[in-house]
Amino acid sequence: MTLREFAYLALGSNLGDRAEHLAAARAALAALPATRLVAASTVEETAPLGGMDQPTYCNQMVLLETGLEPRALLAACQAIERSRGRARAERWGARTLDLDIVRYGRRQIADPDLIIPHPELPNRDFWIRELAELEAHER
Ligand code: A4P
Ligand code: MG
Repeated sequence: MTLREFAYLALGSNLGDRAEHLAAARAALAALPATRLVAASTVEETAPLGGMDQPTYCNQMVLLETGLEPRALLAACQAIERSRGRARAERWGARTLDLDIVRYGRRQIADPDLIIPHPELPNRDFWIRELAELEAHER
C-alpha cells in the first residue's frame, strides 16, 4: 500500500429517504479499511442535471484520507451503492445513492471505467462549492 492520499467523493441521492442514504454512505465510507473520513460538506438540494424528468437531488462531498488505491476505492463505492439498493438503470437516471470519485490526490487516471479527476467537475457548481468547503481540511 502506498502512502495515504486525500480523496474527494461526491454523494448524490434522489430516491427514497435521501438524507438517510447520505448518512449511511458517510458511515460506510468511514468504516472502510485504512480510511478516515476527514470532513463532510454541507448537504445541498440541487435540480437534476442531464435533461431527464426525475426528482431533486441531495448532494454532498466528503474528504477521505485513505490507503486504498483508486480502483479498490471505486469497488468499495459500488458495494456501498448496492447496499443502499442502487439499481443501475439508465445512465444519469434517478438513484438511491451515487458515489463518484471526484479527485484522488494529484492522480490523473483515464481508463474506460475510471476517470480521475471526474470529468464533470468543471460543469457542476455544487461540486466546486462543496470541494472548496473541504480543501482547508487537507493536512
Ligand atoms: N466511472 C468512471 N470514472 C469514475 C469516477 N471517477 N467515479 C465509471 C465513479 N465512477 C466512475 O457510473 C458509470 C461508470 O462510471 C461506473 O461503472 C464507473 O466504472 P454509474 O454510477 O454506474 O452511472 P451514473 O452515475 O449514471 O453515471 P455517471 O457517469 O457516474 O454519472 P454522474 O456524473 O454520477 O451523474 N443531478 C444532480 N443535481 N446531482 C447529481 O448528483 N448525478 C447524475 C449522475 C445526474 N444528474 C445529477 C446528479
Ligand atoms: Mg456515478
